[in-house]
Amino acid sequence: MNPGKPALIVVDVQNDFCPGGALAVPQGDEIVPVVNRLAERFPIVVATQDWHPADHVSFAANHPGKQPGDVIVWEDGPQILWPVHCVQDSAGAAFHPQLNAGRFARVFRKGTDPRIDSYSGFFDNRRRHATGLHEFLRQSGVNQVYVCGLATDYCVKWTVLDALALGYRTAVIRDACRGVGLQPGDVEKAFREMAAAGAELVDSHAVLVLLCRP
Ligand code: VGL
Ligand code: ZN
Repeated sequence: MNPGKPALIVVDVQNDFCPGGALAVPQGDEIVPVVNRLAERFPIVVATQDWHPADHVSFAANHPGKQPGDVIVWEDGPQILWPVHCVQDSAGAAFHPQLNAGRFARVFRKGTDPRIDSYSGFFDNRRRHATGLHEFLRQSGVNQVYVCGLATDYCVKWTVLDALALGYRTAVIRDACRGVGLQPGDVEKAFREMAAAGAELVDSHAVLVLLCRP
């Protein structure tokens, strides 16, 4: 069997998703040293960056009378409303200062269209627009991806599900992810959904051992 070439996909490790940020994921910053250790060992590392214009549809502030956490119907589908976060060029949209972004071969920005949200690193939520991540991985000869980052129950999950749909052998590195958990149990449910779709659930220690083998 061809073992293939693995890539690490680092999802949205940005200030606004870390404690003190606008859409803080509990303990989101704890993954940074883990992600850095992983990034040192992978032959290819790419990152995604949530990168919204100020008038983005996902911001509760852009819908009079709505609060973060409310769900609206938008172009026939549900849209969860969030606090204003990851506004293009803001400090909140920057990568966590301790994240070793120097390892990233490419950064794929998403959520840039004001009229549509984009959880997956591959496509927007209606799959109308590709970010270029798939094309880049294909051109780089990657056939297996390891996904980590923020948030487990949104952007990590949708990136993993799209990677599987695109035919990548896909693993999610549990201890290198943290979730939002709007509802209790959401984070565990997200891991179960990823596993049910065919993702392998792994731990960073096992991945590092595997990558050390000649
Ligand atoms: C995310 C909610 C809104 C994420 C991004 O990175 O998981 N979640 N925008
Ligand atoms: Zn967002």
